[in-house]
Amino acid sequence: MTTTNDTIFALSSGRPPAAIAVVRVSGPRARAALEALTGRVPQPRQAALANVRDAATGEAIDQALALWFPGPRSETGEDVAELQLHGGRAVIAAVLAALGRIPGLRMAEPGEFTRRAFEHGQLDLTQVEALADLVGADTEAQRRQAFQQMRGLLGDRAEDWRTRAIEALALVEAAIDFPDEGDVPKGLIARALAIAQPLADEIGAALTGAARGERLREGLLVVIAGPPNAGKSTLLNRIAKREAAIVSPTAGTTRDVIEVHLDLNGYPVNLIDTAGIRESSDDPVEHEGMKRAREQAARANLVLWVVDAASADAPRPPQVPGVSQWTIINKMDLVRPQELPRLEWRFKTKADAHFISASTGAGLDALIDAVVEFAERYFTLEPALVTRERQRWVLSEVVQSLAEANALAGQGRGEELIAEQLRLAASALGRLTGRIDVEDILDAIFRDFCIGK
Ligand SMILES: Nc1nc2c(ncn2[C@@H]2O[C@H](COP(=O)(O)OP(=O)(O)OP(=O)(O)O)[C@@H](O)[C@H]2O)c(=O)[nH]1
Ligand SMILES: [Mg+2]
Repeated sequence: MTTTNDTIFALSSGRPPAAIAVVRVSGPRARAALEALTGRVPQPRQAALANVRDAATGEAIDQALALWFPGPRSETGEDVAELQLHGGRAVIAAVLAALGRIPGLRMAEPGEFTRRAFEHGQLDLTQVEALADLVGADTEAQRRQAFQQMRGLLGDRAEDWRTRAIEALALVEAAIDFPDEGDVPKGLIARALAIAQPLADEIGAALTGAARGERLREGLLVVIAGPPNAGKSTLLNRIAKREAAIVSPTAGTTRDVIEVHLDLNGYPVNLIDTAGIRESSDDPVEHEGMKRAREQAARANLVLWVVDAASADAPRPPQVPGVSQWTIINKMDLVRPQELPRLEWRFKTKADAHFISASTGAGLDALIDAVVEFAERYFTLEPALVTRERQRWVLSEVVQSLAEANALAGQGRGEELIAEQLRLAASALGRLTGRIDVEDILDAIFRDFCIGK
């Protein structure tokens, strides 16, 4: 295992060649490394031009901007040196080799800079997760969510929740420690519940937005499904603006699930094309394809059920709760004018019917606008507090423990049992942010307590 006493270095910028490459060094020997390579240490947090040399051979490598961030006011909380080099592969290789030759320095492992930032208290765990999301964000809405998380949207709330859970715990512990039987312990339990109950409600409310937050990370799931040959793959290709799926006049062309990732007005959308669904088929591959199509449709946010205008009356699949379903009447270019009124009459009461031609593109802009509106409604502007499964699991545990504490108190059960549930809630909240020192805080709160002693 690695030790945090090591001084680590890495190329922090993207894949070379590029105009600039950023190499960072973090740890107790960062200053020595900067001196060895550039012969100087600039003023803290001020860029300085520097000649970079290999300390071992004395050979000049590059001219760079050097920066010096003495800890703890640095990204990792340790001493950090940064070199902004010319971003060629050979330059980077030579600088990394030169750093590697300095005793006490080694290449960083993936995520190690962030890990050190966490270990030195610069970031809590929710912020670490947000940092990963920010780097991975493809769309504007994802960026916004990740950035808010990184600024502590959930982490700060979780710390507040944890403090309140520990306050409630301290009250119950005080009731346990109280020497006399009588009304005082009961009063303390009541005060603890007055904290725990609203806390459970508040965390429960935060959890209601969790599906939305997780979905924004992964992308809204829009599944194109329908009978064979209706033009599903043609529609996917049209929206994706590329030939992602094979299109052919043979029914049963698409067998597997085909997925494209789209940025629709800043919202991430995963658009999925599936095998045509029909009642009878002896082909085991087609059967498997239909099974996958149904599975995708069942976990979608929105199903675009595509039908051929010539057979628009074909039966639709059953509605799945929580999954919106629109009917897309395709191949409108083939509809003769005299048939139009009948078709329109058939769907006139349906707000969720769209008439399109995937071949000519007619009606597509309106359909895409409707999907964007759907995404806007789904994600809303209110930022989601919970954006990851891990966070959802931990907070569900907290709500469960708080509810259990309330239930136990309601049954007049022992204070020890109530305390145990509150302790579980507090330590789960500690796990959420990575701060798990319940006992320390408990001691601090106890010191301030005055219950007549
Ligand atoms: N005229 C016309 N033909 C279309 C339209 N959309 C698709 N087609 C044609 O219909 C045939 C089937 O299209 P696909 O996109 O492969 O249909 P699919 O629903 O993916 O079919 P499966 O994958 O077999 O389930 C192809 O020959 C397309 O060119 C349309 O709007 N108008
Ligand atoms: Mg297809």
